[in-house]
Amino acid sequence: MNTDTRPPEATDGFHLLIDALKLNGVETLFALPGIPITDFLRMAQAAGLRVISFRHEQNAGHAAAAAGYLTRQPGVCFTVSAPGFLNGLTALANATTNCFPMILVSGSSEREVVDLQQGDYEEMDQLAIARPLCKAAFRVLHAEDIGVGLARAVRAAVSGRPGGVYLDLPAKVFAQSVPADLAKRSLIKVVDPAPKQIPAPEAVQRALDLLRGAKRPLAILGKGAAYAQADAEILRFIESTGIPYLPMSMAKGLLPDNHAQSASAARSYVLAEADVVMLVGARLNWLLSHGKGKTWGAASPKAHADRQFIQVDISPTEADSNVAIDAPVVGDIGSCIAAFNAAIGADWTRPAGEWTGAIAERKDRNLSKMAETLAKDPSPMTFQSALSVIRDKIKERPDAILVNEGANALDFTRSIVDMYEPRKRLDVGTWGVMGIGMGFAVAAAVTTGKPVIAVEGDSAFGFSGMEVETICRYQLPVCIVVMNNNGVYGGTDQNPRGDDVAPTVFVKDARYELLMQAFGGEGVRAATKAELARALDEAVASGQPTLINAVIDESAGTESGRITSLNPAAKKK
Ligand code: ADP
Ligand code: TZD
Ligand code: MG
Repeated sequence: MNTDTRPPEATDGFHLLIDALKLNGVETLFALPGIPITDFLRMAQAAGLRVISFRHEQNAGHAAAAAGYLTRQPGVCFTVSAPGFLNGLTALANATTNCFPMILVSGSSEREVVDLQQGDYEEMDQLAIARPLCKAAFRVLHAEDIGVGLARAVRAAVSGRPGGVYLDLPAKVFAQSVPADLAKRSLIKVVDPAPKQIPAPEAVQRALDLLRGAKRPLAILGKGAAYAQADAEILRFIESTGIPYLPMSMAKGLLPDNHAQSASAARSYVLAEADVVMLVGARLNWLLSHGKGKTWGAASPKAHADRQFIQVDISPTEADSNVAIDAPVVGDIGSCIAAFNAAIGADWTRPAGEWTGAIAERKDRNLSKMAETLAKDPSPMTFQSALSVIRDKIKERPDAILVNEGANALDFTRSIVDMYEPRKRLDVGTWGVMGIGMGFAVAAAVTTGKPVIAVEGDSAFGFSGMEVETICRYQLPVCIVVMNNNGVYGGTDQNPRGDDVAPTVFVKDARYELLMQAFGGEGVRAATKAELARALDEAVASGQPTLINAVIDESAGTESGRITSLNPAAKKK
């Protein structure tokens, strides 16, 4: 079909946008069609862009965010106005919260109608609604401004602390005709969109002095460090200083989890005992108990512990957000860690054996305890026994990407499944949001071509489960493992009224594997470790879309997984 209706001496908004995207290196669009996006997507495909079309905008948005995290280029998502826009907004806000660069582009109604609230088809003041939920929001009112609009969106998404950007394009702009010479000059190829930010030498020195004086130093690597793609500098820093480190969830694999200096298996010990903690691309938010309280060895939940912090971060306002930061180092992680590496002389003293030995002792103890649990082969499976199979598979295929969401399904996977390569673990992130699963899995497969294993709580999977059709349609090498324990945290809750089931309980023994079969993919039910291992081997070897319904003991989980402490009812008990 010929979709090009432009006179030879002019172009239009549709094509200007395509040209602007291509000029800035965008190769893939994550989208869901509808006026005026349908035509745009057809033209984009005709112009050579890859279009991945989803069943719900939230999943398209999550895919764009994950693509942004994996590539350091903004992932781009297209939605229609009002309801489509709102469906995409959760992903935009989540991307911003997690510091992932993405651009949400939505078609919208004309301002004249919206501002007078005259009731257009899918009318909504989208720009105003998006603004507080993202890093930046722009609207283009003339097609000749599309180049500037996209350039601003790209810069806002990837420079400094990355985040989500909203770009509002009223339907009219797509169809506007622009003289060809004006159009050409209106495009901008963004030069150096995420410029290096070199840290001040004094800041690096202050931090190093603190680190040098430490008796029990600890580094904490966050997903900002993984995002920075400064893997070699970080490895060199950790190994040449000898400092024990803890990876935050998505920083697992930045250094291999079986690294001798990893303190993951002694996490509570090192957090409580370290005297100087160096945060590298990790915020002191709830995931690190805000830097205070009992986790950090203080006497009571609100008390400040006796400890000093170094924080390496690109955001100049992140330091002191929870507790005092003694040595903030502001800059991009690649430049900062390179500066540390350059300043560390041959006279560097590695941490005392008293500290590293105490960590090693606890690690050994905890790891052998874990090995015992993992070796068990109960029927039905527990989270641990099922995950021992996934653990072995990732060890064998460290290039595979692990997507992970749920409560118990998340927490057990994080602690059991070791990662060996950077940016191979994608999960619920800073918000602990459910619903990232299939969007992240699609993005991981599309942007890397590697096998994807998505370990999903049965509840978590439900948030984006319809995208199994998308996975089959694009024939993506995604293997979904539904950890089926019959509900949210499990399937054993009782309703005291005795009529409906309890709010956390799902249909027992649901056949999730049939969902994948419905679209031509492989669907397998696995009730034992051997069955799970066989199905997973086949899925990864074949690269066929697969869903494994892993039957887990419905009483094996705990309420809220490992965040029970945040639960007011549990606190009261
Ligand atoms: P985690 O959840 O893994 O602890 P967070 O999302 O809390 O990680 O923190 C990531 C931090 O990394 C943010 O404060 C962000 O500003 C920072 N960051 C992101 N990219 C870079 C970069 N390239 N250089 C330096 N800091 C970065
Ligand atoms: N809605 C959204 C968008 N995010 C959330 N985090 C929640 C609701 C609350 N929630 C959790 O924090 S975990 C979870 C919900 C609904 C699901 C847990 O059940 P699961 O995992 O089956 O996915 P387990 O393995 O049964 O614990
Ligand atoms: Mg469950």
